[in-house]
Amino acid sequence: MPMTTRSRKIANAGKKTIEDLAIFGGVPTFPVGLHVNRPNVGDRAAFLSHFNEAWDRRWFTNDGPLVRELERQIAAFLHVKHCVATCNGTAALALVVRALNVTAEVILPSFTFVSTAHTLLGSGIKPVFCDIDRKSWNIDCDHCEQLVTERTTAIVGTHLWGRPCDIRRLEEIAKRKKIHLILDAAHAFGCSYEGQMIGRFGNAEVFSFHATKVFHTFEGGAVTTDDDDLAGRIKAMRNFGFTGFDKVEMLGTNAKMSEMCAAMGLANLQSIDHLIEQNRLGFRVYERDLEGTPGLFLRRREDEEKTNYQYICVDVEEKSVGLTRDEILKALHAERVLARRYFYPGTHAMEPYRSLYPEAGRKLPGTTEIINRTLLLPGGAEMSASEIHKICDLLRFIGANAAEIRAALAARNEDGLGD
Ligand code: T4K
Repeated sequence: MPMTTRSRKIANAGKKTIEDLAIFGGVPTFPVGLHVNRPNVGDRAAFLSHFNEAWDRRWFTNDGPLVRELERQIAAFLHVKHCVATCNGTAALALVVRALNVTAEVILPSFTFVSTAHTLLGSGIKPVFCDIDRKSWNIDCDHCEQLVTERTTAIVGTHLWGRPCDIRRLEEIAKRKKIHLILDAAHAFGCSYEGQMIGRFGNAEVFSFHATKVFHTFEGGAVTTDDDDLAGRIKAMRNFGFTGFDKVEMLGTNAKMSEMCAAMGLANLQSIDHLIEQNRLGFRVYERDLEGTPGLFLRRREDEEKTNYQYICVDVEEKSVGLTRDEILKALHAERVLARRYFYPGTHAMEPYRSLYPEAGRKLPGTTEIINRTLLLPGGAEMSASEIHKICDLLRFIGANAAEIRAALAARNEDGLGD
């Protein structure tokens, strides 16, 4: 099944003995590295045509016509009243935090990208790390509720790998405790919850349009909300607080999206259905190929909801595979399959959080367990079916020879990646 016109030669079709593995001196399966999240691209001509418009009109940033058009199209796609485009997702969250006057303490999962905690701490707010639910891998609502104190002003939930949080429960907690709910939808563009597009829940949702996301603008992001007043403030804050010529009405910053980024966004949005369909085809190949492989469980999607199939996330159960996630990762890297262990070791275990809150990990047993089992495999619309077959063949080969591989690694005194 050719899913892409791009061809990449497969250097070594099969492995017969463990000596054929690149980690033990064999020829790597791929001649060049296969990245997780190689950027999706829409139509090059559409991008250039939009960019040429900006070039001709000499209007490159500051709420330009391409940014406005992109915001309009995204709001329509997500069925939300307002989309305010920004220079990245981190800036988008910082604007929401400021516009909602979030202070003191905020609850967030540790199992997410470090940018969320950085944004909070950088705004003088204490990040309070919440555990994840072992089934969904999203914020554990019971634990979240226990963490609410009189100092808590908001919850930031992440729709990890595009799987929505338990939004109803989080909304209910936020309402009862009179705190804000902000949702990090960086992974969830094109996903739905109870039949409605992600983007209109909580006080606001925040997207990242980084190059590695299913929909991207090179670098970029957005705040989406149905709240007119909040959207107005965020729009002003994104542009230094200006509400008119010579009129600054609040503390602002520079978080604007450029016209070049918006041109890429318009081109990619035009292709979004195709890109998600390519992702879906790739996901199905992984699903079929990994079916029944002991100890390797592809994280599935709720079939009744829309999803973007962007992340190929595998849960590695060591006792069934006979190897740790890190041992497998090491073997894959040698084959030039550049899998990742996002978001290892968890935000709470990264600096400055590890030093500031050394006890935090004790309250995060689910996070600690899952973070050592997660393996993100190369995915995205650019992957071909034959590349995916090769990766899955490799994984099955590694699994079938786990005991021998472990013994050979031990003989070399290597047990995974080490840190
Ligand atoms: N919330 C969540 C849940 C997020 O995941 C993120 C960002 C944010 C908030 C914040 O949004 P932004 O402020 O970033 O808009 C990457 C991205 O930089 C980051 O945007 C993303 N999450 C995070 C999950 O991944 P790294 O350090 O892993 O990037 P890097 O350079 O290792 O690239 C990732 C993979 O993509 C590699 O396999 C290489 C490949 N790649 C990357 C780029 C940039 C390409 O093939 N081509 C490229 O152009 O952080």
